[in-house]
Amino acid sequence: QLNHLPEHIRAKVHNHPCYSEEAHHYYARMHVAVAPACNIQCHYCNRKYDCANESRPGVVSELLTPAQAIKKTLAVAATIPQMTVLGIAGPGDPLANPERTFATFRALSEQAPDIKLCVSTNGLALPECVDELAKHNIDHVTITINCIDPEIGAQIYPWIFWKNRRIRGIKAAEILIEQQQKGLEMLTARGILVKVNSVMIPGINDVHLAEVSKVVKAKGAFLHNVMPLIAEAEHGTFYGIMGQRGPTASELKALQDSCEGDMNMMRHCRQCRADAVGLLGEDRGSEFTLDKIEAME
Ligand code: CLF
Ligand code: SF4
Repeated sequence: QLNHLPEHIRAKVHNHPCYSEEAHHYYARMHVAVAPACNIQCHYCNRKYDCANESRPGVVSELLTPAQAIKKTLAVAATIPQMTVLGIAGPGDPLANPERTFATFRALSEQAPDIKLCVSTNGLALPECVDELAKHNIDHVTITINCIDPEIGAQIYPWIFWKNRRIRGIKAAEILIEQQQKGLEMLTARGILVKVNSVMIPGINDVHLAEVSKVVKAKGAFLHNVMPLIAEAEHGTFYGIMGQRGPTASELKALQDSCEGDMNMMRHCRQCRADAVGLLGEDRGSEFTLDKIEAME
């Protein structure tokens, strides 16, 4: 999968379990849930649960302070030597919690410089954070981009919180899309690797995502991860309550296949929890809860 990539990209992804399909058999990642707030609303999200852009909807992660997150990361790194990547992916949007997110990254880049740092965001606050991301040597950023058309966006995002105001409808989607695209261009211009996640929502953005894939590739995103909408009525999301269905496995595969000619597609995503620990698909988070970490000292 990676052989056709330039050497400098291969060097950065060969031990990142999400960015390299081969690596996910051997290398582990962990997430620390330090970021509670969010600056937008997605119709597939219920704030009681983890951010559904990157993490598994319908699960609640243990919120950590940056100091607790650092302690946990160092404890996991000492126990699981294959742990190469530390990601912040929720439970809200990491860049809507810049103090908590960057305090964690800053301390880890000093105390554990071998661990790769990874972050996932809805993109609204991304352009203003690019300098700070580059400063901490963060080479892997995921942006969730579900559309590039504001009319479609208005059916996915009821509102955003922008410059101290709540903005709704097409205007909100326009601003979010503009920020995402600008952030993507700024990151790739600095050589930071960008993966784009998209949530496939049948009847809303499914056909449109092939176009999204082409546009983000043209702007330098290097991997596209189309994830299925998970909408259960009991999760209490707008889509869940409205009976919006997720795609079938064959619909998802057909879309991934149709994007594949133009773009590297990720097909091994496990829609991890915001506090996941271990190899993808093998969650050892319960071995490293806060009480256990504190007991290890
Ligand atoms: Fe975490 Fe995401 Fe970084 Fe990976 S997960 S912040 S890029 S280290 Fe990976 Fe999990 Fe899928 Fe995410 S399998 S949900 S793509
Ligand atoms: Fe929820 Fe994540 Fe969307 Fe924020 S960005 S509303 S936390 S799914």
